[in-house]
Amino acid sequence: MQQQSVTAEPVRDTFERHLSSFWSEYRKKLISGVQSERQQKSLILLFSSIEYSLLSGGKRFRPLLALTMGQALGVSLKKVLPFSLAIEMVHTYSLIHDDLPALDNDDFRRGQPTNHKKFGEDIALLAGDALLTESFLLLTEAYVEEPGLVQKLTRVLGEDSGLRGMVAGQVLDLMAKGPGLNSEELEFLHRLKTGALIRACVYGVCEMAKIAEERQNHLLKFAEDLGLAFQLADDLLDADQSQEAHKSFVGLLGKTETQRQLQILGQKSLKNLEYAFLGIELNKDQQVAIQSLQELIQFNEQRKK
Ligand code: GRG
Repeated sequence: MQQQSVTAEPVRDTFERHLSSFWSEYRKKLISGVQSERQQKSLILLFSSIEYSLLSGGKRFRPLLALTMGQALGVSLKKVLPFSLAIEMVHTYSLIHDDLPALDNDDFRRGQPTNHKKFGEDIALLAGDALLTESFLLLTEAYVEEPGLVQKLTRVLGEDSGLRGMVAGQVLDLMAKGPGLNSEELEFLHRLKTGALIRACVYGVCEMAKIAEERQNHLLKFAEDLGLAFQLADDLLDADQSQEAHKSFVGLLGKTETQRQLQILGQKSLKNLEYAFLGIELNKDQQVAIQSLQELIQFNEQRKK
């Protein structure tokens, strides 16, 4: 990640360690439960496909956002880690499925062959399914001692990843074949497709921190504008290669206006972040985390991938 924030690197390292230890435990547990060596091999293939995408880097924007927001709100990394992992699992599923021939039919992601190019469409499809379902199971297992929190987190993740969030956005994108999307429609589509999961990162952590409604509303606005800004930045990065200009902000507004809108969204996010912490006494860790959140906004505006 360029323009590294003061806390992002240690937080990212903690996330990567948690992710790989969680996943290797999981793999061991599930595979050892299968007696037949032949069938074990089949499961190993599925795990390899999952790990190919889940452990292959990426910016980890969503877990970093959740973990840093947790720090800013005084929720421990340990508590937020399983939730941030569940979010990254959902994100990974969405990328695997999005690349499939039935959707975007992409051959490369993160500079490597896409999951289905490496493992075949059948395994890639199942890897995505497994990641999605396991993400919910993970929440029920990790927060088992707090049933109220399990209910809230599963609702947030379900709402923002499914028919009321990312999947709805994906179908609006899929069906927007010809010209004709106006800027409101385009914004609505992307607030769902890309923005909803980014909003979930913040929403889930707000539920853990049990903050006042007004502060939560500011943080949700912060997240919603950051989510849309994330898509605008993506459109600017893809501007020269995209064959789908009618579905992109750059195609509709042009590069300069998209750049301007990106700055405006950044300013709005910063303001809402400021309002959410106004008049609150903060310790050093929280101050550093807020600075990191501000830098996350900048990182998105200046990112190169
Ligand atoms: C298949 C249900 C379903 C949904 C797919 C999110 C999505 C919906 C498709 C991805 C298409 C895309 C490129 C959207 C633009 C913004 C975006 C989500 C980019 C990918 O996320 P990054 O940049 O990826 O965080 P990394 O590789 O860093 O993890």
